[in-house]
Amino acid sequence: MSVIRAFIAVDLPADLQKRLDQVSANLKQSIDRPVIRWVPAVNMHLTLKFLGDVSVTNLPLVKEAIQAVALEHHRFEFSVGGLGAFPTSKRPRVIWVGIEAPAELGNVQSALESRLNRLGYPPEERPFSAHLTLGRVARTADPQEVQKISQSLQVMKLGFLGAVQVQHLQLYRSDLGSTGALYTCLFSAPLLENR
Ligand code: 2AM
Repeated sequence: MSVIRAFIAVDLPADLQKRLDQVSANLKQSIDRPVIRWVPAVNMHLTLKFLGDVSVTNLPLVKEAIQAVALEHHRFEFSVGGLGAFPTSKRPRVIWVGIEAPAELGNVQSALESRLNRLGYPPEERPFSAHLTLGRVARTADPQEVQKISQSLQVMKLGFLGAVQVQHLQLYRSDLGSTGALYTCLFSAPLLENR
């Protein structure tokens, strides 16, 4: 049975991706730790649901679920800014830029969770925390390196970077290679237009 690795996301406009890339470049200079794997600008997006392995025969049902959610929700806007880390800035593993969004984002995300759960894709155990990943700290990083990254993150301030108009939900295929991940959009469902 053929399977692909897939996730559902919101695209970011190219100018915002460029600004995020600039933030990464600044961080790279001040952190300067080879233990961070930085996300290239073209791969930056807002993940709504990571599906993991999806059987190719299930793809039509997954697309239908995304389409159904898109037909039940209106377009909205979110703003991007602020820097943080998961699980905490003191113990950074994922370095991110924050998102401020209206309730519609959480509504879309939980509608996707519930429809996909019915198709056999279990919901996340952790509550949804919208973010844009800039980089991931390698598991091999030693505690001193992690501490230096943490200190740099805590002194850095990042203001408002831009706003994103969310008009579509996208299904992406992810192919992991030795040079990084390649994301290919398989399906795009337009959200309802605002009156
Ligand atoms: P993140 O960058 O927002 O943390 C594709 O791999 C996308 O799916 C990533 O951008 C990642 O989101 C998200 N994702 C969520 N859970 C994941 C997991 N267990 N493994 C890989 N990616 C995951």
